[in-house]
Amino acid sequence: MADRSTSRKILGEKLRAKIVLIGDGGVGKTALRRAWLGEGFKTEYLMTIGADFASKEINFYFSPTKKNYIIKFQIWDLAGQPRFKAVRDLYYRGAVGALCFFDITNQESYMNLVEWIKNYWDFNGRGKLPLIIVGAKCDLRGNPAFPNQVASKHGQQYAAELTKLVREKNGFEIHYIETSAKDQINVDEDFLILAKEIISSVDHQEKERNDRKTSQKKMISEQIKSQ
Ligand SMILES: Nc1nc2c(ncn2[C@@H]2O[C@H](COP(=O)(O)OP(=O)(O)O)[C@@H](O)[C@H]2O)c(=O)[nH]1
Ligand SMILES: [Mg+2]
Repeated sequence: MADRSTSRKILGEKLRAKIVLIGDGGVGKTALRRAWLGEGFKTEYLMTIGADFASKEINFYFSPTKKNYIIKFQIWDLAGQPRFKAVRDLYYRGAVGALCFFDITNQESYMNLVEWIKNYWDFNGRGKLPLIIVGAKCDLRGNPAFPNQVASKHGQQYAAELTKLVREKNGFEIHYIETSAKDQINVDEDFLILAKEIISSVDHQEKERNDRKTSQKKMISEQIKSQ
């Protein structure tokens, strides 16, 4: 008979992850969510806060921990701006990941990301947690009807800058991904890469807890020895 640890290995770790989609109105959050969910997705209208709520599971192998994971994403896609305290707390609290959108044809939406990311980190309850910077509508890249685009290298530089804040201390990285919901470009990748960074972050927190426990035990056993 397979013991618990064996069945866990076969099935993998199962986690539930609340994630939020953030960024200015009209940047393509809902379109991406819809593209990812494909047909037959379930949606409920949460009347109190005016958000769409959807969920989907993904399965993947993560080589740094040598484990399989099943992550059930609970995706919160807010219709309006979460600027009111009550809504903001409910929306961000408990989120462990975020897809932070801007529209590559809209420089203002790119500039506003700083504020969106600050709010997500300030109000989720646990500080600097994983996020992906999503440059949406990349099918419009180079289209002369949309001048003043945000260059890919700017998105990459911003992600690298944010990574410096979290890599050592929080154990994950921040990626920049260009996406098109319209042409189905990098739709799965956004969620898969976010899932992997969430695992990295959880794994890092677990290691830190264990390190703290080990060092406390060591200290106590040394105290007893020296008595
Ligand atoms: N060309 C193009 N248009 C998009 C894309 N994603 C969304 N849009 C359009 O942008 C508008 C806003 O999209 P929506 O997903 O509702 O934005 P939200 O307010 O961030 O949820 C809609 O008119 C969409 O058709 C995309 O990948 N490419
Ligand atoms: Mg929307």
